Amino acid sequence: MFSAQAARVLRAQRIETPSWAYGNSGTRFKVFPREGVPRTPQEKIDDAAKVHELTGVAPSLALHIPWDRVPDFAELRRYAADRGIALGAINPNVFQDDEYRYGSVCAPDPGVRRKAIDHLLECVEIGVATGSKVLSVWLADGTNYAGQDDIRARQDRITEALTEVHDAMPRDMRLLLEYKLFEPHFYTMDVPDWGTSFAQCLRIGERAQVLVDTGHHAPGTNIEFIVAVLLREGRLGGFHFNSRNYADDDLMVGAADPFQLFRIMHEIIGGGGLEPGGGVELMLDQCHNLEPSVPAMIRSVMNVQEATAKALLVDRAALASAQADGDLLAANAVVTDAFNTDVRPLLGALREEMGRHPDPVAAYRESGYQQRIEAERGQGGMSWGA
Ligand code: AOS
Ligand code: ZN
Ligand code: ZN
Ligand code: ZN
Repeated sequence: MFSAQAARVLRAQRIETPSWAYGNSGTRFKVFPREGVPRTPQEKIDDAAKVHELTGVAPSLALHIPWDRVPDFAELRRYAADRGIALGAINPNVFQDDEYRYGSVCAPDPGVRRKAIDHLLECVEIGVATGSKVLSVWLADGTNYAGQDDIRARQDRITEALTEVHDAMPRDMRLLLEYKLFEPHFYTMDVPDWGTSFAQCLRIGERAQVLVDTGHHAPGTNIEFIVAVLLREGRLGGFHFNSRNYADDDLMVGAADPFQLFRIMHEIIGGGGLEPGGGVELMLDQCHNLEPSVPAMIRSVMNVQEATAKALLVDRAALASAQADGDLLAANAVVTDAFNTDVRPLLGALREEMGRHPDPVAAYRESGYQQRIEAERGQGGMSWGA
């Protein structure tokens, strides 16, 4: 049985799905188009609504601009609200245009920087129209060769640009700055790691926080340590969850290393990140290159939920006493016992209490939704990057 407190946290949990994950994606070698992929932002909302209907914990959809650009964002917000979906983080795109060859807000050319900042400011306005509270910034900026540009000057350009954007945001909006070790650049990325993002956030303003994408680290990086430190500093804004085996693989979260996901959730909970107003956004950032998106998203949401449930089962009193006694084996056992608990029956019961099918994957299969969207939409759906 979950404690009343654990059940409350699980009922209140919110996991945001990304609009781009409902579209076609692939590698630079091939995009295999799938049947039934959304043709419009509205159809992405329909799919997100299905994921929420079946899981009960995925009530918002992150947007990407310009891929999800519509003439009237207030209208899109109403379309989503009618289907029980809120529009979540706005993800600007400052990597796709030809002008960004040498960077966006870091570009040596002030005209290019202005274009990038203007796009970010436009995304703030879109966020106001959609009711979004998060501007989620990922900069593809970087260099490929030593000496290509001045590392420190580029840092100054980030601070200048993002301070302008930060100061233009309404008081209840936050700017989350994502970091990534490498790709698309292979000598420097301008925001390669949490330290750089954190240092930038300190200069940019109090509503600037770090976004941790679980696929953006060097192999072997202890991500939960980063989580613990950022939470302690009040600068953990949220996550882009996904799995990786090698680099930025963007596989389903919890697929490659469920123990790591559990350890991350353990640190989030320990640091108060899931308390009301904890402010840690749990967002997915995935690409479904082979598998159908809607059931993959359902599975991913459930994987986050299972890791959370296990982390909530950690007997924190027993853990604290083992730690105080210096009994590291007992302390470690408290944590691993929780991880090794099968929480699926407990979560099934909780879903039934929430008026939902205990098994969302089976419910999806029974719903006939996949057959319906394949018949209706065919193969002409939107792609990542379009
Ligand atoms: C890129 O590697 C980052 O993970 C971005 O967060 C994201 O994939 C992109 O912004 C998609 O919109
Ligand atoms: Zn990401
Ligand atoms: Zn990424
Ligand atoms: Zn990724």
